[in-house]
Amino acid sequence: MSSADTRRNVKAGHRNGGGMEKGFVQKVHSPHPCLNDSSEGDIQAFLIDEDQLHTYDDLTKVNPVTPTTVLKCLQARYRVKVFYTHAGCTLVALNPFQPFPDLYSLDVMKEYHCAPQPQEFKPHIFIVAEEAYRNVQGQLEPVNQSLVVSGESGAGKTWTSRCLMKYYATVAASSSVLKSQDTVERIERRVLDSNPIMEAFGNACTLRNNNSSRFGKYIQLQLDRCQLLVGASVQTYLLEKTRVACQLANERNFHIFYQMMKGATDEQSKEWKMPRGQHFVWLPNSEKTVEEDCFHETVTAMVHLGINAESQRQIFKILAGILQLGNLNFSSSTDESQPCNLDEQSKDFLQRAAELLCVPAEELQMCLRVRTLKAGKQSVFKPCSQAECSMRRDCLAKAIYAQLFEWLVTFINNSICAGPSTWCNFIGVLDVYGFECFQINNLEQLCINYANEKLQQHFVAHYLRAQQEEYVSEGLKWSFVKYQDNQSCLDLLEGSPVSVFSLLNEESRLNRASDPKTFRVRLEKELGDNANISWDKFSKEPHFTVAHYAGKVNYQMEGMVEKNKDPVPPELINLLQKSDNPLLHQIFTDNETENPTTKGLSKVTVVSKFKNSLESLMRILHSTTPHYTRCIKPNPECNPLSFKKEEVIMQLEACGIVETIHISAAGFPIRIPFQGFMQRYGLIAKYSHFKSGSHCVDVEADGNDSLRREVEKLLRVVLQHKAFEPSRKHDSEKPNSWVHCGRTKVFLTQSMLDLLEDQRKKILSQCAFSIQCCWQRYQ
Ligand code: AD9
Ligand code: MG
Repeated sequence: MSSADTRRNVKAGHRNGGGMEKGFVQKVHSPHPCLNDSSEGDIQAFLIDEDQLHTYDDLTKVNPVTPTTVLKCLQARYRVKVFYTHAGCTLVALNPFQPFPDLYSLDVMKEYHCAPQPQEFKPHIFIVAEEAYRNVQGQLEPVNQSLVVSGESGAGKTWTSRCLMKYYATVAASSSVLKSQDTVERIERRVLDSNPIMEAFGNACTLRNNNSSRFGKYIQLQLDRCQLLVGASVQTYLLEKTRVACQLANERNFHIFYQMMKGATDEQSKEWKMPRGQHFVWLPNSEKTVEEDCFHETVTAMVHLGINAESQRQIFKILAGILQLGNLNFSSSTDESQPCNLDEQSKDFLQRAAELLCVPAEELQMCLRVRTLKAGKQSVFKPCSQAECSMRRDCLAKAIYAQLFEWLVTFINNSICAGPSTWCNFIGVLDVYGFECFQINNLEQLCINYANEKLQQHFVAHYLRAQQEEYVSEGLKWSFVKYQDNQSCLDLLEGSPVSVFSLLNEESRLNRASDPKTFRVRLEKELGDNANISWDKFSKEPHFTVAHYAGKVNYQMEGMVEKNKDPVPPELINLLQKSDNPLLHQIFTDNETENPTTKGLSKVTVVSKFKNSLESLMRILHSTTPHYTRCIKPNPECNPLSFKKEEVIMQLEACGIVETIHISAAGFPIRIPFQGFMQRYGLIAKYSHFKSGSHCVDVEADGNDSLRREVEKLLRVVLQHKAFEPSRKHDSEKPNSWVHCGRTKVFLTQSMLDLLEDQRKKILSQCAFSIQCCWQRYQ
């Protein structure tokens, strides 16, 4: 038996339930019946009791795989509290929105880890974890692994990533750890402690998730020769820093601010100038309690990672300083040649902000209200408008926060990363934002959706490789398969010489305020021929629509170029470099030449930076063996155990499960072992007028070779029959290309299956008619 076969048998054959062998198919006519309860077409195709749907551990065994059948299966499983289901090389994880501690206990971890064949157990995230862990050793040489966790906001990516990290921190820890109840310690403890810190600073309560990650993360868990966890390193992507200064209605700022507000001792409140009851504009919805408002946990994690008390003090003072900035109100001066005014209250907040950020108050005020233009060696001062002042205030806060976040990530890495000679392999866990499509989408969504296109491309390439392996092991030629990839969309976004990103960058480099209308005209002129981009000509707002693999998204162009430039006025940088807060001084002085933020008006745009970091991520992913987990959010309200079909089907489509189906449909989506095939269709050869060789098909024929010969004979009969029908228009419709015999099974297209079913039905009705005639004669 080939290795591919073994793997598939292990993956599919031995799992509980899901009697695929019974599952022959009938033609499904309805176009997209997924949400139509009355449409039973697809479900009849199962030819099994609908009550048994929950037993399908692998969706690839559902025959045929369609959005409806997949949906029905997942729903049936969710109903009986089964949250994990395999979908070929992917694991689908439904979010229960309710804790099930028994499902993730130390005992369960041990069970999966110690099992000779964990794949024989019920689908679980621990199967994926264990498979990756065992794969690291490789058959010939060690292979690094990547666990790609995707899904929409609130689907459970971060939860799953934490679960994976906990698994490795437990099973890959020293053996004594597995025995004790106190699961993790030392480096394992520190690796896990990086989570609460990064979540405190990088997560926020949004409309879709109380603990929404506002950055992407790839964490590499480093293993030594004995497969023990000896360290980790984290790479982060695109922190949503705008949130510091601007929160949507009913959303909140990053958790850390609320944690400070709620968790501060009296002394700290005083030091941070955050008296209880003080209103901060940048702390909306602070009355809402979320689980993550846990200051103590963050501080404990900081201590474990080695952030000493003094550094903590500096961090929290910087954060408190940011909050004070948010309460600054500028009002226009009556005299345009004069800077904007600050009311009395704002002056107090400015004074406090300056004290907390350890910069001179006068200078802070000046930098926020007056622009300095260099004319040769001379400096010219120009008062800013009210809007410009607010923009500079926001810019200052965002720059400080983003730099602080980067500093933290670097600190964490220094604390948890093992020395180069200590580790030899890694398992990477990728937790990135899923595909986003809101009412209003801008540069952030464009970057996020671009990342998803990249990941989808990677997934398709990998999935096809897996399919290819099966075809090869069954002796089929891979060249049969045609599929549609998403390269054209990626070309549109990032291709050369002209793409959305290249034009956006050009626009951002122009030394003038950008005009979204001109930009839009330019896009249309340069990229109008690309089928993946379109415009609503009658829309007042300049925008463009991209047809992503997961659906169409409208991107608003107002403000896009500015966001891409992401400029930080140099006066502000200079000011922060003078700060007496050593940390603030450091983060704006270190690597000044390399760091784009501290370079002031940076030439490195947001999309360029993001594209580069994503390219390096893709290089890493390509060098590893990937494992995919697709998290699904079963209802938008985050209610426990509630399954809304409309929600789920949209995500199945967006996260590519349906795309996977399309790929498989491009090849031979139906695979039936010889024995089962003969049992169902053997009667065609027996009763057809077109005979080919033997008149009788021996269903019980022994051994694969003789079975294969029987199958081939039968197929000749069916195809011969078809050949007598009127000719077809296209070459691709030649029935000969509809079917292939592998070594152990028949590979069929849907058309071939329809043909077989048609002939079978005809024969059955002829038999029924003959029996009826005989019966009448007899009577
Ligand atoms: V976002 O893109 O960062 O906004 P995520 O990361 O996909 O999103 P998250 O992991 O934060 O979602 O999960 C949302 C919530 O669902 C968690 O806070 C948990 O309360 C809940 N959750 C997720 N998975 C599970 C689970 N397997 N069991 C129980 C879960 N609860
Ligand atoms: Mg998350």
